[in-house]
Amino acid sequence: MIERTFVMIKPDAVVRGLIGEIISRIEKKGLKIVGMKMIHLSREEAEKLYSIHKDKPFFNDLINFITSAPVVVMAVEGESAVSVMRKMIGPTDSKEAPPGTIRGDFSCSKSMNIIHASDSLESANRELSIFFKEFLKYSRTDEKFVF
Ligand code: 3AN
Repeated sequence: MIERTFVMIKPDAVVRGLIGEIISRIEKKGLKIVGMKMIHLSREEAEKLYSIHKDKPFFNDLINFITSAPVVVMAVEGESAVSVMRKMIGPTDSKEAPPGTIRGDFSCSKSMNIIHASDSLESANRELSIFFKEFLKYSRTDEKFVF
């Protein structure tokens, strides 16, 4: 099934100059970027995005981190896009993330772990609605190999 998921390149990746590397991996995988912007999250937006973690001990550190520098938010479309993106980013704790995954290749941290991608279609819809009102429509030249 063609799905749309929410992806965010986090401040640690932005300040380390990894935006292009990460976007390149998403493009090369065959996923289609149908929305993208670079923004500096307000505390309110960050708290809304991470509302499910509001009672966790790391919540305040998470909000401080995610508002510390700009992020790149994306809407990413493709066959099974939610699970494909989750596999590409690897597990939350980058130390456990296998080489070849984005977290596995670029981070050793659990909190500063480079990238976020929605963990379910339900989360994707909720998270996308915070940042995008509509999505771009176009065809990739390689769609016949992917979709
Ligand atoms: P994921 O991003 O892999 O879906 P979540 O949704 O459990 O992971 O956590 C959201 C974010 O909260 C993580 N990306 C990470 O930055 C931070 N986080 C999660 N668990 C911890 C933890 N135990 N200690 C510090 N930060 C954490």
